[in-house]
Amino acid sequence: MTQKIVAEIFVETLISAGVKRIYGVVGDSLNGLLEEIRKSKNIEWIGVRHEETAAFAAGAQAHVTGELAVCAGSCGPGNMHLINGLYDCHRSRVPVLAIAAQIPSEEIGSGYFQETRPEQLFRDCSDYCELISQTTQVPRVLEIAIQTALAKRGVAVVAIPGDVALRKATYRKPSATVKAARPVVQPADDEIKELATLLNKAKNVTILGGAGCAGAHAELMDAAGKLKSPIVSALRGREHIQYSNPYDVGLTGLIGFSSGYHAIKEADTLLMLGTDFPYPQFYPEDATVIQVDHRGEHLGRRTRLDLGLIGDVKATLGAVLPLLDDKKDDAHLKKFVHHYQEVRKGLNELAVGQPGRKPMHPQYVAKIVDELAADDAIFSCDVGTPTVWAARYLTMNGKRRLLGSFNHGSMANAMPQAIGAQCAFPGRQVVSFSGDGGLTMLLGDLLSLRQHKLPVKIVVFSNSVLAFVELEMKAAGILGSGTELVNPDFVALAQSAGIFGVRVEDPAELTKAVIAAFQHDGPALVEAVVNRSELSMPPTIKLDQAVGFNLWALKAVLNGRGDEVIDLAVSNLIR
Ligand SMILES: Cc1cc2nc3c(=O)[nH]c(=O)nc-3n(C[C@H](O)[C@H](O)[C@H](O)COP(=O)(O)OP(=O)(O)OC[C@H]3O[C@@H](n4cnc5c(N)ncnc54)[C@H](O)[C@@H]3O)c2cc1C
Ligand SMILES: Cc1ncc(C[n+]2csc(CCOP(=O)(O)OP(=O)(O)O)c2C)c(N)n1
Repeated sequence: MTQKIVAEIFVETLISAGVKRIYGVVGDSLNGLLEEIRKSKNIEWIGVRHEETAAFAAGAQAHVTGELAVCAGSCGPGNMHLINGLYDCHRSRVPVLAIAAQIPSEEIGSGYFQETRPEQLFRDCSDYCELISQTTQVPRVLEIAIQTALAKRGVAVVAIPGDVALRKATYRKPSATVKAARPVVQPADDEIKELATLLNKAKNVTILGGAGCAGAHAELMDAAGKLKSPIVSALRGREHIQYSNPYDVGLTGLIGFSSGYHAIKEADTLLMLGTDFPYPQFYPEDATVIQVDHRGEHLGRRTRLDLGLIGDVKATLGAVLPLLDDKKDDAHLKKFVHHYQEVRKGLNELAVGQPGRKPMHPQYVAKIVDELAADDAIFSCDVGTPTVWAARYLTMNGKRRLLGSFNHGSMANAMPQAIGAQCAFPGRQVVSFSGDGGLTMLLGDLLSLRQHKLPVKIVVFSNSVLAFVELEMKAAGILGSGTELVNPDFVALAQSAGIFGVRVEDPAELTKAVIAAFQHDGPALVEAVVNRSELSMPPTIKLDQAVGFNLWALKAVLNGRGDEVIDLAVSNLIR
């Protein structure tokens, strides 16, 4: 029987599963695999400066391609650095395989140098997590890991000691792995009838759509058209829902719009489609609630349901559409579409830049980037206020994509995600909305842009503060500390890393700077110096958030007059 080195079988199995690149940082326990990767020439090693970047990049690649992506870390600290990024991948339900190298097998259990237990450490952020301790487990365990990541759309982790990777094993051809197939799940006929009955009976239906609406745009429009229902998007659903959509009334939630908020609160029936929108206070109190999700375990986990259906959004809507009455009364729809137009007008009024007025409004930066970015640009946004500006000002058109750490909520995601998106689509424009806190948290990987010739465009919202947290503190009525940032000269930093850099303070200079960055043939960074206290306030304020604000301020917040509120809040607190 043919014998091969385990690492060779491992790499052959990855190639047969369609893996094109692996993001990671090398280390001696990974050396055997690296050598086989080098010899194979079919897999590219994307060396990064921090393993967390590797995991975020793999997750972004998986998100924009829908296919398996891979990251790797050496034993102990090397693979522990993957964990936060893997949590993000797992919560976003993207297929990612993590290779966690392990210390020499004979040392396991002795408290050896760099010893950890990856098969335990990664349990919570994966659907499959196993140690390969014998050569005979390869390629089977690796294949199970790949199949699990693809079938369950999540993270799978394979831990392998460096010495096992270098041993000889009996060779067998890789099995035909599960490809990124999407079996269609449709509820039973009687469930579809029940759904139709509830919807036909309802007077004011509002749809809350999420990421599960991907690929179901036509059915969604048809359903909203028949039901005369406004469509509220959850943030991860934006890219799939908000284009060519006359029913769009924006987002709800803490960074959402009052139109989205009230469209849900005033509905007599809420139809949740492919969404796991997490915030309970934004659900209606006593409406009929229906949820469609292809993961049965997600039904009813955010709000009480009157009907829960396990099904794909596209298939479920396709089946129910012929049974739906064409509602005549469109007052509910019209009311919130109009409301949304008013909200948008208000938001656009905040996104202005008067020449000479410094610091700039971050909204203006977001709007200009939106206007100048490519039709099929891929955006990523850092957790913090960049998420707010992306949610409010980046126009989705069916071709653009929007990535963030939306479910896990980790800082420092945007630039690493841009790396993964750019590797997957070298020809597309990739733009990272980075916070100054977020960018500097994984700053080392700025160097990876040049090293791997990735023409990522980074827009830094430079406000010298952890603004989102400062805002949270103010909303909670506490004075706040620990949020100040002493920033470097980001342009000098970029230039020293071989990256085109331009700093903008005056709104008059912004358009020119963004065009220069976008036209530059390579990575580019725009440092936009923005106002730190722009308020991105919720459409409604809970009492515990309102401490420190007076009633006038609350009213002003609800009217979207953010600037006034922050001024008032500050003077209240100082007094
Ligand atoms: C700073 C910050 C602030 C935020 N503020 C807001 C906010 O104000 N408003 C807001 O909306 N979000 C906000 N978010 C994001 C929020 O935390 C959630 O990530 C988001 O609301 C979830 O969007 P979703 O429901 O579309 O995606 P997910 O949570 O990923 O849910 C998608 C659901 O669809 C299901 N599904 C997938 N495919 C299918 C299919 N084909 N058929 C059927 N079901 C399917 C999945 O099983 C899942 O249950 C914020 C995030 C951050 C970081
Ligand atoms: C890893 C991690 N640490 C801390 C937080 C808490 N947090 C959320 S947003 C934020 C501030 C982000 O600051 P920055 O990137 O500068 O963006 P800004 O809000 O200032 O625009 C912090 C500290 C987090 N979400 N993730």
